[in-house]
Amino acid sequence: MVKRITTLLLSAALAAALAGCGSGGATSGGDGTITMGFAQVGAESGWRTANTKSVQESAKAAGVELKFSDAQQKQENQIKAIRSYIQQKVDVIAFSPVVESGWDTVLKEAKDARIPVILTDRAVDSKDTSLYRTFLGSDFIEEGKKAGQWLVDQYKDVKDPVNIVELQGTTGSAPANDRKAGFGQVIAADPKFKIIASQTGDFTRAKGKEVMDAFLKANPKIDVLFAHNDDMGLGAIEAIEGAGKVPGEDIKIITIDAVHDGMQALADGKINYIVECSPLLGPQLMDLSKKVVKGEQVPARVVTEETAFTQEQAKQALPSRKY
Ligand code: GYE
Repeated sequence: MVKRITTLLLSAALAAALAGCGSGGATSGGDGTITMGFAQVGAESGWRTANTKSVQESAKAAGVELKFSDAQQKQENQIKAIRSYIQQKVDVIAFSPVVESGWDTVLKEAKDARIPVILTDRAVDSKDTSLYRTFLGSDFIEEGKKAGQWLVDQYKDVKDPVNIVELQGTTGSAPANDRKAGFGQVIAADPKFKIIASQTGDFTRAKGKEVMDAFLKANPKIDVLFAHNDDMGLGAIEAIEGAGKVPGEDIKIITIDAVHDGMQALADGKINYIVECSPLLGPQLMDLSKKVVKGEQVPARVVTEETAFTQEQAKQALPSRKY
């Protein structure tokens, strides 16, 4: 009888221990090491490269075991990666959703497996916010507004129409949607601002150049280019120079990110204004992950702090720029 009770108690203890594991610790060693599955968007831009480096370096520094995948800008690849992290029973999943919609099913699977999810950099449009614990990243609407505000200030004494072309980021992505919206809201204050062409350049240099080539052929008078990231702006600069025009002079250029090559072009006078978007999300991501795995409360939204640069400010900031 005594033996039977001991066995029962032991199995109860085992069951309790297993249940404990299920609530976020399946692969945790006794030393508290956590395993993170990170589903990255791709390697489309200088921003993304810096972001990947930040995540990898800070995982190492924080003692987080990182399983990393690159989705090559395809949602289906990200969904596959997340499913494989669920199967591997990682402690936490972090990802930067390439587009905003279509995540509910896979996020529900993670929730059912009791694996916490952290959104980093880009948002999802899921109505059910219990599908993820927190969202760490920039305020993209604010970035678009800053870009628009610079334009409004710069052209305040101009009466003539201002013809703007826009290179949008990846179609359906949070930064493309929000930067467009924020910029549009601010320039709507004055009807002289006209967006005469707007198309995606998928956040890459190559597409930025290709689309700008087409814009230049179709539109004899372009005053301003608003590119949703530096890389597309840099591709567009090649197209503008190829067409015999002077970037930064004949066509004023505003971009977003402030990665090294963008800042160099700004300092060189080829770009006129850059709104900063910081890719250095790694340290905060590791911090939030540890808290979430421990079951601690975290804020639902963590917004990155950032600034903006004129040509003069870029010259000063360049030497100490980390990315
Ligand atoms: O601006 C762009 C990158 O999601 C904020 O993605 C990020 C954007 C960034 O490809 O360069």
